[in-house]
Amino acid sequence: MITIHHLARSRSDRAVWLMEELGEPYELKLYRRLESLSAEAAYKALHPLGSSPVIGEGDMMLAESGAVIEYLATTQGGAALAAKPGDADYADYLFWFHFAESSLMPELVREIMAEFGGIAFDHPSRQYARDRAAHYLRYTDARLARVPWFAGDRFTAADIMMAFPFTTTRQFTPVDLSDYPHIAAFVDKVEQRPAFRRCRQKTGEE
Ligand SMILES: N[C@@H](CCC(=O)N[C@@H](CS)C(=O)NCC(=O)O)C(=O)O
Repeated sequence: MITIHHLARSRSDRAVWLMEELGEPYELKLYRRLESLSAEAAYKALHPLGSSPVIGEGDMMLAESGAVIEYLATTQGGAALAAKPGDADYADYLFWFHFAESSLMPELVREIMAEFGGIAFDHPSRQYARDRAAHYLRYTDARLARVPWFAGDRFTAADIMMAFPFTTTRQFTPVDLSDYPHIAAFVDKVEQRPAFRRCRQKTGEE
């Protein structure tokens, strides 16, 4: 059975949400963040990376969001929320699945860390990150103006990857969505999903 090691208010909520969507059994272990936002020592000890998410199955321990969600999406629930080579939505699925952590999250995290580190709001490095984030957000909003879900017509693990920057991340940095109405509608839609709500109940983060 899969064990999900969930660090409070962190990327591992994607793994819990995915397993709830698939209706697959899993064991959930909860861990705290320190005041510094760092994971508690027990979490750091799970995997050499020391960051969330981490899942386990037998002797295997896996970290890194993309790897964790791809592992679960392809091995659990008959891969119902994954796309595969040959599927019409495969390229879009791959793009948005990876865009979430490879391009979008680094810009948002840069802003969180700059604020945390007391770098002036108008410092050129912060402006650069904000401009890039705005460019990514416009592109994301335009995608959702055309299709209901990131891969196209159906809800997939790409939506689970792409929701995190607008759900949990916004508890740390205010991303104003008033200029991005389609992203805002997407967030409302995913927050209504019964599996998303069960995830929040189980992690105690309603
Ligand atoms: N690129 C990594 C980033 C992992 C990451 O920074 N996770 C954060 C939580 S969302 C974390 O573990 N923070 C606590 C710490 O580093 O101690 C991934 O997507 O897995």
